[in-house]
Amino acid sequence: MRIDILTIFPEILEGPFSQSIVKRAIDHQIVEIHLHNIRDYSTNKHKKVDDYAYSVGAGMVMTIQPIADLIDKLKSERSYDAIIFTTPDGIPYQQKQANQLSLFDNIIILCGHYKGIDQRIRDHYITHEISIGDYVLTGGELAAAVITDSIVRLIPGAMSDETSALTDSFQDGLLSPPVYTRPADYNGWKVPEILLSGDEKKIEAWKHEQAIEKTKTIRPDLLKN
Ligand code: 6GU
Repeated sequence: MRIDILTIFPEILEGPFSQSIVKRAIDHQIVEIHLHNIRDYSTNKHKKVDDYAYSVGAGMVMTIQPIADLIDKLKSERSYDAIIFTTPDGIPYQQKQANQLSLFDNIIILCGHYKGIDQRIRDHYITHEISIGDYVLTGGELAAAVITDSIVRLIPGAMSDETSALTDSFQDGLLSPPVYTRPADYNGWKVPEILLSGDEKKIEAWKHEQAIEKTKTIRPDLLKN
């Protein structure tokens, strides 16, 4: 899979992809992540990428030209399955969408900024508008990192069997049950007896029951579906 990320702050995105599972997936050539600085494509002599909105007090808006030229260049090199725009007024991101995106070969993620981008970019290029939650970030870079991370870990080979994405919270519509490791007794804080029993069937039933209890308490909305 190839992910092209278009941003005016590429440095923000270097950290999240240089560690752990995403780094491993890049090293193993399971995914290619290309960061593009939108500013490099500005034909303006000061490399400007924004301008005043056509309405009073609406602040600065990202201009069409550098973004359009960059997307046109990428599209001339390969075909893209999705062109995503990260924006707080997008569709709320969920695991189901991560699953779908992880099946694609080539995607672009355009990071939003300031008060937004010229609507014509959204109208003519963007296929998916995504928000990662009901709060406002200073820019779309962190959202792009979240989306990329959630996709990459689902690509076959990105994770070992032990950390398989199939057992994640949300994949079965339930939150994960609590987990424990040694020691069985830490200064009197004990691991639940059943986990020490060795009875796999009973342990599975306990885990399922715990998952339901936890979901009921924290995310009752998940149980309605
Ligand atoms: Cl995708 N962008 C920004 N700027 N804020 C957000 C967001 C995205 N998702 C939630 N808040």
